[in-house]
Amino acid sequence: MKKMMFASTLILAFTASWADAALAAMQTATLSVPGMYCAVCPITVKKALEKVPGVTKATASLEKKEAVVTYDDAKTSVNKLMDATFEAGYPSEVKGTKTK
Ligand SMILES: [Cu+2]
Repeated sequence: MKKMMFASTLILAFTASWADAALAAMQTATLSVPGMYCAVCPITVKKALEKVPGVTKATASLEKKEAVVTYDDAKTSVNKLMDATFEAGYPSEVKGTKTK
């Protein structure tokens, strides 16, 4: 019985990842991060964003006080990106998103 449950879990996981891949759309979000004030801040923000599963690329600019994030919208969302910067100590707001 346990074996069967394990097998069906595997099938479910496989099906879910296949569906994600089929529906995945890469998005780019621009976040306003007003709390960055020195050269280390954008590095911290970038690292926090890159740790979010589904994020493929993140850049952060101290001059613009902005972060630009490329992510798979089947795996993450702008809310999760904002949570990640918040948890790193930098509350952020979405300026805009765009589908690649
Ligand atoms: Cu700093």
